[in-house]
Amino acid sequence: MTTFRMDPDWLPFHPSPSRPSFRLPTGAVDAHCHVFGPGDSFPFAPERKYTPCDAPKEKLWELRDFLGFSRNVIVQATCHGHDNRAMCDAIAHSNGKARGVASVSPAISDEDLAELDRSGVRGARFNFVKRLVDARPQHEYETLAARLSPLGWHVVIYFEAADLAERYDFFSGLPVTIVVDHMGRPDVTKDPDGPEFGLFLRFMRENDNVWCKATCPERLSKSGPPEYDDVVPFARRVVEEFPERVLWGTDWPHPNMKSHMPDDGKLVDFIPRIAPTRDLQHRLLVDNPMRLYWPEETD
Ligand code: 0GY
Repeated sequence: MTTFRMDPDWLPFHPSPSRPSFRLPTGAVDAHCHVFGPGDSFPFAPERKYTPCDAPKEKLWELRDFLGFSRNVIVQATCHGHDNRAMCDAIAHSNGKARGVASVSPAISDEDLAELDRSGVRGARFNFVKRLVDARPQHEYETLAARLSPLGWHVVIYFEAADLAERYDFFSGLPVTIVVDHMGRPDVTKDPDGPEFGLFLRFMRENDNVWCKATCPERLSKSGPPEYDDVVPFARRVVEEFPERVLWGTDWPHPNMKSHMPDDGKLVDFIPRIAPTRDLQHRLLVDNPMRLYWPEETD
């Protein structure tokens, strides 16, 4: 057994989130969250860039029920590298209420991919954020994406806004559904009608296989909690322009939040500000994630 000590500057998840005022629609999916360890059972990867607190599946189910979500999509966090066991264990103990997005090595065998699929994984995450992972050659991602396509998986991409121009053609050429984490991390001090976010909107307009998560006001905001006012115009823009290609999630347990730890109840209260109608809320929280992660339960 290895005992891990979380990084000294690490903030653990909120111990007692407030009850949201916003009532989630029935069947809402938290489509971006993680589990960490526990490290004693599911050791963190040697190549990780941070050592988090434990954030086990039981705590995630507690939060799901408290906030009023019905299901979770658990996204493999970089602290577990390509070892997806903590995520798969959570899915296996979710009574069918969780599915996953894995991180896989380009060298993964077809058998191991099929096993992840049987475990409830429906996508792979390609992470291009330099502080989180070491870069790999582009062709490895292209080859891997082509292998995921027959499984019906999608690819989740995570990158910083400043890197989109350089990778625009590569991302546009990926032969699968793409889901962009956190709207491509816009600099929200810039104009939502300016060139930086304009490039991201163009990316979504030109590629109708591209979805995005209107997530992480706590990560993007400079104006701060609990309102995160500066993120609203960006998130509302994508929800209104691409209502059939947006997802939402808490991002619990909020890795690498150094400035503050968000209150998850307040994050739920952010939803009606970016999705102001019941129709937009239902698509964002129910229809879209169900189509992507539980297609067998949708028409
Ligand atoms: C997020 C964001 C971050 C971390 C990770 O897998 C991860 O380690 O995704 C981040 O540090 O911005 O989506 O959880």
